[in-house]
Amino acid sequence: MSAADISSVREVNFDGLVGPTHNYSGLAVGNVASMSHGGLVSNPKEGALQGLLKMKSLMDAGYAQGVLPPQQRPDIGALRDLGFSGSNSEVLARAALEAPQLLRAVCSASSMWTANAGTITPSVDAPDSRVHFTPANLQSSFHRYLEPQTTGRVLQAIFRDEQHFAHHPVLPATPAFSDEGAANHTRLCGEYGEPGVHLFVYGRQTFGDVRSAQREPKRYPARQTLEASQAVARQHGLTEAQTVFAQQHPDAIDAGVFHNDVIAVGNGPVLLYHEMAFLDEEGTLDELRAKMAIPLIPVRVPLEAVSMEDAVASYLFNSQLLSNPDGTMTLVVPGECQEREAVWRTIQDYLLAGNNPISEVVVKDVKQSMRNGGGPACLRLRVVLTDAEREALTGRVLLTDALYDDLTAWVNRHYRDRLAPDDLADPQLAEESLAALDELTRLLKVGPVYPFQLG
Ligand code: SUG
Repeated sequence: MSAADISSVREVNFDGLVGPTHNYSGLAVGNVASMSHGGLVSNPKEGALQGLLKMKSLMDAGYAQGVLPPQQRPDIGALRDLGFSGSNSEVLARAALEAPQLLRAVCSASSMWTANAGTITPSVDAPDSRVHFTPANLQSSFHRYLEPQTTGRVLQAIFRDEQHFAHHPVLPATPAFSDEGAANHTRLCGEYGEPGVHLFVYGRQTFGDVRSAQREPKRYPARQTLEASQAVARQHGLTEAQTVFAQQHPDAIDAGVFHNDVIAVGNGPVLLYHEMAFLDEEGTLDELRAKMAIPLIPVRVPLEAVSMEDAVASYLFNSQLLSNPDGTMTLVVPGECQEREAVWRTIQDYLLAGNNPISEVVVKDVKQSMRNGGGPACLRLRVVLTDAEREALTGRVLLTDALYDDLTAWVNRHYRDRLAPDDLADPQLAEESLAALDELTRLLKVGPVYPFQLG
């Protein structure tokens, strides 16, 4: 790539729109916020508007911002697959009566957390110079296992041009290949157009004789396997020299760190992480240093500054770390960071005042999502794209003022401002949701992506 081409490469954050059935059902095991907020009344409209405001303010600040549609929920087809029959209203009513847990699962709006949609390798790192995509199988929970098919269709609809984009199959949806996507993947590099090193973080390993010696979490499940991370790297053509596989600290998982992006975030040469992030901290950093073409800038937050409880409750590490043209970085933190004194002090005295590129902190209110354990970084999927790749996108998915206005009006037209777990069986909610999504695919010009549109 020429110098001009390298400088045209940008990171685009594709945020997931919060869907019309966003609710609090306490579905996610090992996710402290989700488990503790189950049963609360949600406000889908407020959630969607909070997400849109975050996107808009980052667009206004000069960052490239994209948007991904939510999924078809309730997933009545999934209930039919599980033996419920009759009209849609009958299926919903029977599920509510006989298996309320299943009804709640098929209503989850969890696709908003697009950091779990898949893993992406930019074209500069791929042997065929295309951008590579693997949707995550999300097999560790039933409500998220329902996402990958539609996710694959959405990604293929937007990144359709085969000259620039390559799509891989979802990994086998079985515990050995448990995959949660980009939430456990960080690309470190100099400029975005320069080759990068891919840090894959896993929680457990399935095959091989290391199994018995392995340290695993005791309380909560490890959602990502080494085998899944290796398979994604293989699909994308990444070599050993381009990859580092590191085990997440099992004690962190047991403290509620269900994805690596709840305890570490990296971008460019910077890796901001908590001392409890990796089982072998020094080994991980050494391998990164050995493989990266430029010096790694580790920013380590010690346990004595931020406890695990504060890290998990504030989601400090689920911030978006954004690169600015002058080499500085902006950290986009959730409002909850202001509510924890130790965290806010660490941001001011340690991150901002420290000898590192982080020069600005921006606070965003994404509370509706946070109560289900999704912070600013969960809500976005990073896709590094050249000028030509951005031009090859299909649909109206890069945010502009006009698209923001259209999406805001669309939310205000279709979304409820109150949803209690008991409302999920309301057949009217299912109809409202389909009407909204049908209109959305026309607004985003992505074509038919939902089961109800495909017949
Ligand atoms: O998988 N919550 C999600 C939160 C995902 C956060 N993503 C990242 N860390 N990248 C999860 O635990 C809550 C249940 C619900 O919303 O219906 C939930 O699935």
